[in-house]
Amino acid sequence: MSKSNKIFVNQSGYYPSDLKKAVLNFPAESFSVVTADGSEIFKGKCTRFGYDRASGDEVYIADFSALTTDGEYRISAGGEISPKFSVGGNVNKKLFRDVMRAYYYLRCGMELTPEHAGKFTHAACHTANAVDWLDHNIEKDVSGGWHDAGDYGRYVTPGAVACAQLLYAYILYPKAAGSLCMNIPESGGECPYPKNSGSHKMNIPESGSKLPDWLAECRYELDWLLKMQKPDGSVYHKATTAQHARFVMPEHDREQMYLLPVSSMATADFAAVCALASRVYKPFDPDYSAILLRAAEKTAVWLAKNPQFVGFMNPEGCGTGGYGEGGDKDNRFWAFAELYSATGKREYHQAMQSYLVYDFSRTEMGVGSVGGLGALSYILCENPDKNMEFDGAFREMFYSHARRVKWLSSRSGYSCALTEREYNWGSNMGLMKNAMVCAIADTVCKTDEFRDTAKTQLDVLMGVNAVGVSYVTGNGEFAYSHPHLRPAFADGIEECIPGMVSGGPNSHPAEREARQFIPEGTPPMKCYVDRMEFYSINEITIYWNSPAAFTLAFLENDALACARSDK
Ligand code: 9MR
Ligand code: ZN
Repeated sequence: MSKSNKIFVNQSGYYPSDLKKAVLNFPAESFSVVTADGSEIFKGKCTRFGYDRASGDEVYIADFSALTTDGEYRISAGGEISPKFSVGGNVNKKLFRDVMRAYYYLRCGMELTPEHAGKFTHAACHTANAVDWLDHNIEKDVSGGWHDAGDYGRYVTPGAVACAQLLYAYILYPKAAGSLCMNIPESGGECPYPKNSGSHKMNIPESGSKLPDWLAECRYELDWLLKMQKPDGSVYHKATTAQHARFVMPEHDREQMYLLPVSSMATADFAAVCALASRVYKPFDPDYSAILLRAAEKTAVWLAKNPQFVGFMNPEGCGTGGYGEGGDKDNRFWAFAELYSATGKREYHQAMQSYLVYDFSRTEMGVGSVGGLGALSYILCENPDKNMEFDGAFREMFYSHARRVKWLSSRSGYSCALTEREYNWGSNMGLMKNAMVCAIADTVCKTDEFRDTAKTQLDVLMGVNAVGVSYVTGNGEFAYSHPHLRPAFADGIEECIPGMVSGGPNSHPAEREARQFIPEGTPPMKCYVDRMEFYSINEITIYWNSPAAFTLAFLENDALACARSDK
């Protein structure tokens, strides 16, 4: 099937009860849904949406929500045919498994074996000691954790945020996250699916242990984060070589690894995720939980003693990711919210409240802006003396943010809540963060108002977009397959490592050469090209996968709950 780019569908699929809207960028009166053998199973009229700003197209909608029969289909209209898609309760199993399993493929410091990695194996990488950038006499083992992205750096703020998003997903959506079997080395837990029944299994090395696979994978990052703490409680900003590696396999990147100076953002984010994890891991491994909490509280002492902002800029000679931030109030707010939640201590509660006088978003929760993680932490906190006014206010903020997302989505021909200005580097993170806000609002406000909006944002990621691309490797008939990801290029394997979320369309590409493919003035949603060399368009990162994993956990949790109550 060649790609015609006229009719756009979620190439992964639709749950039976989903809203199901294909988007057409040409006028058509009617459409039909056809099965693999070409027989028509459903017919409907197209409606005109009108001009869609982000794509620059006049679009038409083919609504087939009434089709609830399981199957594999295509939409046919005006002589055009869509990519294939499925309807059914299991449509997202592979996607969910792959998006979470991507973290296993990004593991640093251990061999990826054929047993778990299939053909995408590599030897243990980056195992040599790292040297403190400021004091070369200090040498330390900081092996482990996930490679951040297409590069081999390991940065504390993105690592803490991605890991925390996954841990919050585990807390909020335990049916889905808690039971996902990944077959990683540490795997375990009772899987609700029949053994070896299909591709949703994670097959990571931990599969088989008493820790749910989801948490085993997160622990791989947490163990690394713990190594990034200095004896005084502060935390190095990142562990990277001086410059990004060439496009070689990770084990062939033998440059000296450095520990770059402490930042207060890294330190606060570290405290937050360690305190959070100490709660999550307690029932499974009290000793590990105690280690995490001790590390978090040691950091709290440093934070209290050092109230001034310690930002980060690459020192001369270092050219890896900067991840600088303009302030650390949101990071500290999140840290003390989690510390209070984990310990119930008044001093942490007061410290948390002291940051509420500052003006940062209480619902943003990506790298660079984590106030929303603090608010979510407070909502989830079970301490009897928590301030119910704050709690209520935070829930209300998620609710009103979700209402705005829903409204923005209703104004888009593609039901995409991103505004035209938001198609920047990593726009798919914005897309999926909007879905996360919807998921959180419904979950913490006990409403059912935003689930469909969360799903339609996933639809955009999976093909309901003006370029007809599925932005997750290995998933969908027209999935992108040339990520800016070193091993994906250097392994020489034609097939791409699955489950990686692309940064997505960027109307201000950093690479001049990208203008050959994306002329100036291209509508934002079309500012995309599947080429490995364009890092500002087609890179992957651990914190672009995590909001997608979170959203899928939300949707799958629902689907699993329904499937069970049907029985
Ligand atoms: O996403 C980041 C983008 O907003 C910055 O402009 C860019 C340049 O510093 O860095 C991006 O983040 C990259 C990081 O520096 C290194 N790892 C991969 C990240 C995604 O491209
Ligand atoms: Zn590595």
